[in-house]
Amino acid sequence: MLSQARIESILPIGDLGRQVVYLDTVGSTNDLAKSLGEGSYGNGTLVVADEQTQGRGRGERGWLTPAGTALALSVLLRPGLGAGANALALNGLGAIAAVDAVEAFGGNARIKWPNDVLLAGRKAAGVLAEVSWAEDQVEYAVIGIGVNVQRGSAPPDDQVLFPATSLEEALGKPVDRLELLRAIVAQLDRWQGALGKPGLVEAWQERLAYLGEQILLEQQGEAVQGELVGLAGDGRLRLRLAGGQEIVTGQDFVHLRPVDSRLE
Ligand code: BT5
Repeated sequence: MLSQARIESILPIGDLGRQVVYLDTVGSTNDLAKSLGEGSYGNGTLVVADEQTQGRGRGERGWLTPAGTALALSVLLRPGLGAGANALALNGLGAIAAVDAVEAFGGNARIKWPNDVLLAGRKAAGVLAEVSWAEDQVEYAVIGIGVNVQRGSAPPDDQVLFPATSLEEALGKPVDRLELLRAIVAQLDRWQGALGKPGLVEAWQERLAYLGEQILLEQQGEAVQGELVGLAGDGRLRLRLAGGQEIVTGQDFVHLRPVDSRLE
């Protein structure tokens, strides 16, 4: 079970988790972290919930976090974040941290650009980074991570845009949510210093799914097909079209999928 006391017992790690807000049920941990960001809560405040009733993905999409089976967390970051603290890079940071945390449990995870964490070709976790600007300064940022841990947490195929899985299903062994939380926070702490530096985008690219493969990028009903070449220096996606022309996209609400979408 998750609880305030158990979570506090494993934190802080660096500056992360000096303040912890744990709730059995919340609308969205990102929404709560943003309201704490509007208030006086400090850099590294961690919000964790056992269940979300209004969990959010990108745009109008939702994120399901059923009670007792998953992990939903949001970290509040304050400036000093530096120049690299845009939402795209923070999504990358969250995805790298989630992949490396899952790796510590024996999983070979990949990032479906920009923000999805895949295990065995299925989505096991998602990241939602949001930034609040005051004029041209970052006031605060929130990185939210949702992970399907136990089998019951992954929605069935007919309820999702992209097939889902859980850590326990993909790894074939039990995963303790508190240990996973600790691993994710440790990886966020490890990688946050790379924000705005080439090392972050290099690490993000190294962990990409479908590198060198044909993919479809869909947005507002329009699809573009091309080879996923890698990432530009700012984390946007490079796609080589059939004629050899290369395009770079940083579109937020794009839906990426492999052309050959057979599952492993
Ligand atoms: C995401 O958006 O994948 C970002 C998800 C971020 C969730 C975390 S939980 C903590 C924090 N608080 C929040 O309110 N959010 C963050 P996107 O790439 O737009 O994908 C959303 C789509 O994923 C949905 O439209 C569904 O098709 C699918 N989906 C919903 N719940 C899922 C789940 N549990 N597992 C796999 N796919 C899911």
